[in-house]
Amino acid sequence: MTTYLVTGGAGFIGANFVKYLLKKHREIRVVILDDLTYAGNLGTIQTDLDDPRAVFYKGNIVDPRIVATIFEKYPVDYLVNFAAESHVDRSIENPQLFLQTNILGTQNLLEIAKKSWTTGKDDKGYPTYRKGVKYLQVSTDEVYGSLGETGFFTETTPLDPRSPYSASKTGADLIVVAYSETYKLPVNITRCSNNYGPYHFPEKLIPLIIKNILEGKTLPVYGDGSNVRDWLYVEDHCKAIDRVLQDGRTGEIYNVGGHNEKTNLEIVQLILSTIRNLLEENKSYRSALKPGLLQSSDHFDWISNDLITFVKDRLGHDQRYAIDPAKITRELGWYPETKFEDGIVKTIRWYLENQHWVKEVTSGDYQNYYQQMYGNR
Ligand code: NAD
Ligand code: TDX
Repeated sequence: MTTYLVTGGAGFIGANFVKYLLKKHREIRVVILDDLTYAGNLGTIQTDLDDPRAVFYKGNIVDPRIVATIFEKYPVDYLVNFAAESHVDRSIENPQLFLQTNILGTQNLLEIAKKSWTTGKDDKGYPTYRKGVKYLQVSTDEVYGSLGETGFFTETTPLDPRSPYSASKTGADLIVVAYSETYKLPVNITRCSNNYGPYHFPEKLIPLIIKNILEGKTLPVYGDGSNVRDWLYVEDHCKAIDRVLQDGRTGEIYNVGGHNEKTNLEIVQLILSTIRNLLEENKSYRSALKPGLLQSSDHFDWISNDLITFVKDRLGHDQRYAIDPAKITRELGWYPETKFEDGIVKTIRWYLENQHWVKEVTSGDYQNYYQQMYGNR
């Protein structure tokens, strides 16, 4: 029986990973640690927690007591750290919280994993560890900075973070490397591109645009919409992490990317046309529209590019990200299976069918956040 400790398991990618693990493996235990910040929601993993193989702890990754308690109670084999403050715009408003959670939280997890997994010392004084254990840090392509029109990030691209968020993720990566070098802790780091899919919190581009369309609101595009992101379907990312846990070479970094570059404007236009088609084709989806938007004519001409509004650019906005995933493909046989054209339709259908989830996760502070970020648009 393998025991996974998944931190941040009530957030977007962490929850998808928990679902993936429970579906993929039989003989496992999944311990989830999450502080349920604005981005974490127990409703997202409610059905997973009905599974006797899963257990949930509410707590902060910065707190040594809760992490130690879990390690005392369970024979953790794999620690996968998704827990983080993850939104670049929020990091511009409140950088310190990002340093606390993302850097100090990571160090706290590493330290307790090291202590709990240590079995002795080798003749040079390095700790030795229980067989088969591993710490995996979920990092991001943003640690590499921003690209011009050409080129890709590889694992050897120099680190060049530019936002408080990416600086904090880079700090976390460096402390992971330090534990690997100094204490020989078995670790991996994965650096992935922008994920999309179910349970994505509607502060990020794709779910925010879907939500705004369904409410008949304008669609805020930063700057001129020419910034490029490399989109990866979240389940493909989960598969990559599981592959790295099983067979990744200890101490190695793996880039995970979708080979799917799009400008933000292309993304917004594609969401507009897809939602419009789905609403025209399928009457049952129309209940996802805000009451009052449904015209008796059944026409959805108002779902058009006219909803797009170009707004003030993000400070220090990275122009382009693009991952070269050749290493993980070559060594572990992973590749992004989901074509973007399929993944985006699957994602939009999911949002049309799961408006109760959107309402639940945006019932708290979301309205204040939206007002502060975007004003009365
Ligand atoms: P998310 O914001 O949706 O979820 C983060 C989760 O961590 C939430 O459940 C939150 O409650 C929890 N959390 C936050 N602070 C915590 C703390 N101090 N202690 C315990 N739990 C805490 O984020 P996500 O999009 O799922 O991202 C997961 C990880 O993947 C992050 O480390 C992020 O940097 C990385 N990443 C995300 C993307 C992406 O496109 N979303 C891309 C590359 C890397
Ligand atoms: O309202 C918006 N309008 C807009 O034009 C929002 C929210 C975003 N954007 C732009 C900014 C980016 O160029 O869309 C692009 C994507 O923005 P986000 O969804 O905020 O993602 P990004 O900043 O690229 O960061 C994401 O990918 C890397 C995740 O949030 C990070 O956690 C991850 O590390």
